[in-house]
Amino acid sequence: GKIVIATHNAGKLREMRELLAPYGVEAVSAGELGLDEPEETGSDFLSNALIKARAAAKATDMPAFADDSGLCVDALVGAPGIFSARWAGESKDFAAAMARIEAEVKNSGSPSRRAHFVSALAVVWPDGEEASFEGKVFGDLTFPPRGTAGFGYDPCFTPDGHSRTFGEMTAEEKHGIPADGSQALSHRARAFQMMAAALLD
Ligand code: ITT
Repeated sequence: GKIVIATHNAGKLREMRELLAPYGVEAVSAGELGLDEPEETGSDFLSNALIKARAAAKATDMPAFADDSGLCVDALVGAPGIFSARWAGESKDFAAAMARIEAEVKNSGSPSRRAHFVSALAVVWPDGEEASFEGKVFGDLTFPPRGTAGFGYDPCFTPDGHSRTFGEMTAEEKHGIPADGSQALSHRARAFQMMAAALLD
């Protein structure tokens, strides 16, 4: 059947469509449908993902997928975290948001450059059934940011075990699902793998 992806973020939508492609699920986005964006009033990723998925399921009567995600920086005690989109402002200026992270980390006096991405993936059915999954990937901040692939904070994050930033990786490297069943790399692909194992396989 048809599902709705409860996002207005083009980068996220592209990744979620690529992840869903092998399952033959037809997906339309909240942005494409012109749905209102609910206020993200939750205090964690999971609550905000559920808020978005519930709103989209209710508005469309279709099963809804939502991702709430962000970059958590150790030296900033987890910021920007759930405020990752808001740090880029109305103009979605991620160069400025990355520069702010660099400056605040420097000012914190902490020697740590550790950070992780989180993706909370919520699925809500029109009958009210709900499921949720959380994926994470740990790594180091990289300044100056490098690469033009991906979206958002990808150019300033190098996942553990790699020497290139997410911004320097292909879509396949960042969020491809390994055919041998091993763990994917990105937070979003990891949450998706858990969801697929529980609901799709
Ligand atoms: P929707 O709520 O409409 O889905 P949004 O951009 O507001 O879109 P979030 O509230 O979940 O989404 O904010 C997540 C932000 O975290 C997003 O804007 C990116 O800047 C960043 N982010 C999340 N996943 C990322 C990834 O894989 N690579 C780089 N940045 C990412």
